[in-house]
Amino acid sequence: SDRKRVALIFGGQSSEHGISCLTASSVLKAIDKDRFEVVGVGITKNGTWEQVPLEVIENYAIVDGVAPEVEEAPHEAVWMVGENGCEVATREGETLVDIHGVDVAFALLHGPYGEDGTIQGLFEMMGIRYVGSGVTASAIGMDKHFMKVAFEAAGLPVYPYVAASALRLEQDRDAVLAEINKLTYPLFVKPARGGSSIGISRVSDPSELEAAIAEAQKFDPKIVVEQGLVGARELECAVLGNPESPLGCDASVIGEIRVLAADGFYDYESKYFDEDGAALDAPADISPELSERLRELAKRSFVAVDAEGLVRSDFFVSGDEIYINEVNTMPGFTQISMFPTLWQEGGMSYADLVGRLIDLALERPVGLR
Ligand code: G1L
Repeated sequence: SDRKRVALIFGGQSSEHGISCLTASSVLKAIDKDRFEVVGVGITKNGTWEQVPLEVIENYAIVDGVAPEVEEAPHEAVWMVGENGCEVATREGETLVDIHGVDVAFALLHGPYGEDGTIQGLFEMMGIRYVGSGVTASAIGMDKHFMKVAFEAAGLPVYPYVAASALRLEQDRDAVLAEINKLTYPLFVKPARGGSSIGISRVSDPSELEAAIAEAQKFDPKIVVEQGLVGARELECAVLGNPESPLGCDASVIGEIRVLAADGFYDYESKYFDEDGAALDAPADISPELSERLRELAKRSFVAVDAEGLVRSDFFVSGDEIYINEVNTMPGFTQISMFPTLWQEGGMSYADLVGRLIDLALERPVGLR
């Protein structure tokens, strides 16, 4: 048949392994099987790549609070020397999963080794087309510090912050603390690189600062400290397409995250496991003028980080003040996540969205662009 082959890659060595499996299940069920032939590629928590039967992926679910996981194959890998002298791993005479030859890769991976540009670099080197952003945007999108630098360079409104590497925190701690204390409390102390909200503390008093830095550094030696915008609403916009594509580039309706936790931010649990629609307003109850301004800023943020395919842009808004918080080049992507929900509000189904993302990847040239 002339169906295009799609490698659906998921799992991985991150704290969001289970979310990735669940997302792969959602995407697989939505892929048009008349147009695409899917190869399921799971990455175990140990980092081995396994071909996973589609029925297994379709059945991924949270059972008794336990998230799904890519199973390690029960066989020992046997290493052999191949014809060209390279070592080749085999399993009972079978070569391990190889994605050479697929038409497009759709990688649902989070955090270091996946969302930070590394797997995108692998695809580039293999000459495989892939869904979503390239190496640069994926890496920038993973680092809250460099993301802000890119926004500032593009003239986007960024609220005051301080970024500090582990080395500076160690060698120049007093200067860093002095810089942080020029910000107005409350502050949010965050690991600089890390997709989810783990390791983030809200700090309302300088006496809590050291503990918050230590907590963030459990997840990343590099941290960012952001000034909190008191009373701000958290508004989000989904951007889909490519600025230079004939398929165009569009910004969605605006959504609002209603803060659930008592300490004033949307935590890891509520973000992914209790996402029941109660915390998410789409479309947000805002003026058409504000909506237009946010959609414009969202498209500029897409360009600022050199994104491709899709981003979710997150803003803080208080009165007339608008600030960009971050862009997510790999946003939550189950049926009930903000990104798909915003497009559904605009009349595009989840299945249409998945098809559109694959089409955007297929029309893009391989190599420098
Ligand atoms: F490939 C896309 F479309 F760019 C893409 C990749 C990954 C979209 C969304 C995601 N999201 C995720 O992988 C995750 C947030 C579910 C982490 Cl596992």
